Amino acid sequence: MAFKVIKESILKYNDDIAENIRTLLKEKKILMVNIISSPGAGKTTFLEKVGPMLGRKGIRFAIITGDCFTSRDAERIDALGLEVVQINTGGACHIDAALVKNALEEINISGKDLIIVENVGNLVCPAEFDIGEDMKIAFLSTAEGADKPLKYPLVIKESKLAVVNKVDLLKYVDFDMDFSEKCIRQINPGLEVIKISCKSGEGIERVLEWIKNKIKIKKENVL
Ligand SMILES: Nc1nc2c(ncn2[C@@H]2O[C@H](COP(=O)(O)OP(=O)(O)O)[C@@H](O)[C@H]2O)c(=O)[nH]1
Ligand SMILES: [Mg+2]
Repeated sequence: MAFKVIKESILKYNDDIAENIRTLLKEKKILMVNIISSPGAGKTTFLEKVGPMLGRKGIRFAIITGDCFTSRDAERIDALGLEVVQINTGGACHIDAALVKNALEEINISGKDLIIVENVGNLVCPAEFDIGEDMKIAFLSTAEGADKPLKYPLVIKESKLAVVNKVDLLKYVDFDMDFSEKCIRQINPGLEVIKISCKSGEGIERVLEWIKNKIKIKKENVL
């Protein structure tokens, strides 16, 4: 019997929505960054640190936090008086474009310069899903081992910036920074690496400048 084979990529539906988001954000000249890390690397702590700094610099932004079940991250951001929408994936290990579209509908995006997405803690699946962002940021930490860029190459390949957090712990953990950078460069030779500590504040200003520069480029319609 004749039968049909449907060959459409499972990601096509997602990619169509992501493209719609990208078009909307291009029109409005809003930069969107997608922060991807393993659980506990310090994404929310970074947002707690950087959010008030962005506000003081006059940058208008909102945060979307992704988590399987809880609203703990959004509660932490909200406690600082920052605008935040929580996505609960109901157990799924990544955020997809449809969820981001729904979250954006909860934000008054007119007049915003920046949307920061904290993806679900996972170095594998989030890297595969386009959510309409301008760029992914690979957010690593010294507590998780220097070889992770090699083990999770897609997120490194897909990112425009690698942040290595928790440098304050370098004296306590076996983390070879040179080797880690070598692994990063092996996967993505030109990738910029910024080392930070959300605890001491070291390096945070550099990430902020990086984001500010990308906002400027977006406003000039280059991205
Ligand atoms: N020592 C140290 N701890 C950190 C740093 N950044 C985050 N943490 C801690 O790491 C843990 C996980 O942080 P969290 O922001 O919840 O990670 P997330 O799961 O990536 O959002 C918390 O106990 C933070 O206090 C840092 O730079 N240095
Ligand atoms: Mg978090």
